[in-house]
Amino acid sequence: MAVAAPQHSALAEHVHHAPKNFINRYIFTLDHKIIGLQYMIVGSLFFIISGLLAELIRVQLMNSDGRFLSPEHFNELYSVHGSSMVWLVIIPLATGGFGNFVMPLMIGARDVAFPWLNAASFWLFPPAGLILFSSFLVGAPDAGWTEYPPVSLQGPPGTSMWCIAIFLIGISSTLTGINFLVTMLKMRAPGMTFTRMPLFVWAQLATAVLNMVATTALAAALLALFLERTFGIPFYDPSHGGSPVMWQHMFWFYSHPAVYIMILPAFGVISEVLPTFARKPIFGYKMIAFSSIAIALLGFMVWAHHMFTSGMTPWLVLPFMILTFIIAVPTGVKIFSWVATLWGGNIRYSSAMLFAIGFIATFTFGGITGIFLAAVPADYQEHGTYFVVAHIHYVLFGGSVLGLLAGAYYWFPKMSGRMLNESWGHIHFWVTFIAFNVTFLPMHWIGLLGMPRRVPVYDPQFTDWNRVASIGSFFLVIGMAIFFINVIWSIKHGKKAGPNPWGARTLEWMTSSPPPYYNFVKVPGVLHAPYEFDQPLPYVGLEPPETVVSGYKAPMPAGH
Ligand code: HEM
Ligand SMILES: [Cu+2]
Repeated sequence: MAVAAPQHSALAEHVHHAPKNFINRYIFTLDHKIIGLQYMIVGSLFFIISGLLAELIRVQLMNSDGRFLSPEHFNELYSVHGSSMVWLVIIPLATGGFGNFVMPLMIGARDVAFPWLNAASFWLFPPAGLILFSSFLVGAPDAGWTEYPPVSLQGPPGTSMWCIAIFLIGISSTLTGINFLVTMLKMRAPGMTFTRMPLFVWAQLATAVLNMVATTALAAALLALFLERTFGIPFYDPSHGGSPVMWQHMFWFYSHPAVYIMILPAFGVISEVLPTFARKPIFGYKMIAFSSIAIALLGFMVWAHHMFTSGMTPWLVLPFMILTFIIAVPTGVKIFSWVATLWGGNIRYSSAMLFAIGFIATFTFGGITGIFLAAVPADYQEHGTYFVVAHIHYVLFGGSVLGLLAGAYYWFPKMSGRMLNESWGHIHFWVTFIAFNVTFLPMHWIGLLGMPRRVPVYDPQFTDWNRVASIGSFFLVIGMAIFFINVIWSIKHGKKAGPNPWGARTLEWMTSSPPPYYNFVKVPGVLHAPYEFDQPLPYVGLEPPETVVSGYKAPMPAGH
């Protein structure tokens, strides 16, 4: 293969000194790594709150006659739980958290293109959470995370706070999308052509496009809902000439792409973890990379599969059904490539690898129930039942959350300079994996048998399986508690990691752990894609990582 001589660009060589005082270094920082960690800390706090809301839901559903919470409170709980898991946890963690920390390192950049904008995106995030959670004080939103009008028009005052909170998150992720896109297009290390980019970067690229394009539709829909609730301008209320179905179109024109905003970064994590722990080149690099782009484009053409029962024109359901089936193809391509990567590999069952393999199993299951839901006649039965709840949790928890956990085990050494405890990591995996299936598998059949979603009371025939699900969910809390204790303990007491504890080959491992403020002493040149484990490392001009001073406040090396 012809190798382009890597050229050093002036942009990549521009180096800043780390700020001196604590506030500028750790609070109002412009360093993409610290901003990434800030997202992770705040996102984890919101994860704990949203998880506890879910546990309250499960306590209520232990009994069919619902005595624990009032129906009003129950509605508020599942609405805020769903909204916060999507917008305050998975999206910010997948892009703002992991994207920020890892992507610039992976492409050999010293930071993102617009560091100041990056900080601004982050600082929209904590207020959004505070606004959403404090809506409980005035009556939280109660029409589900989808907030369909006309119900949401009549909802409690907190519904308007929901509009504001989600709008802020929308601005934040749009700005992050633009920032990341420019970074990936303009700031790659010399020689890093598109087809030499790590697959996590490809995933962030597709996600950035989605964030940038799709979120505007949500913003418009939210603004209209807010205006109608506050000033009575009739966008959605049919009794004043508005159209509630218009909300559904705008909402899903964003929210279907948003499911890929939530899953593509996890796909990217899996594509890094598998080759590293199977010691094999990733199978079908180009297929995995391009299928992310195919998913991002096709993701804009399937939104109405959420609206088959909304009374839309009957001939229209057919193209949406067929396009939804088609979008499963690039997803299947990835699953095939991952399994083929494992095939014959020299597999090391680290915690990260266990979560990655668990991801493939549960995510595939969730993808298959998605195909059921995309089949119109079946969806007429399943829509609005627990079957949908089962599907979204297989893809969002079994997919996005397990994927991000794989990433957490994989990159924790890079972020902290120390290893997570692997024995507790294994326990965390098995508790989570089993408890996850105990919680969500039964929802498939209670849904098919006709239990509606979003109800505080239900037919007593479903009691047993609901109790099984609730008990499973309590164990999920135990699993996550193990994880967070492990993280806090390991930051101080974990084994020292060194630059590259897993023997991985992407660029973030070619500098110290944690990397210095400026990431790389010299920006390396890139000769190949990173996954050929039997070849020498594909970089030129690297400072040996052991010699790079580690730590976020490391001073500049001599000569700069
Ligand atoms: C093979 C891929 C997939 C297909 C064919 C598919 C199909 C569907 C369909 C047809 C529905 C509508 C069900 C209904 O309301 O009656 C649905 C719901 C949903 N899907 Fe998927 N899906 C797929 C993958 C995913 C992924 C990857 C995610 C997220 C990571 C996801 C998240 C959701 C969510 C959150 C809902 C529920 C929306 C609500 O609350 O009403 N899906 N899916
Ligand atoms: Cu969808």
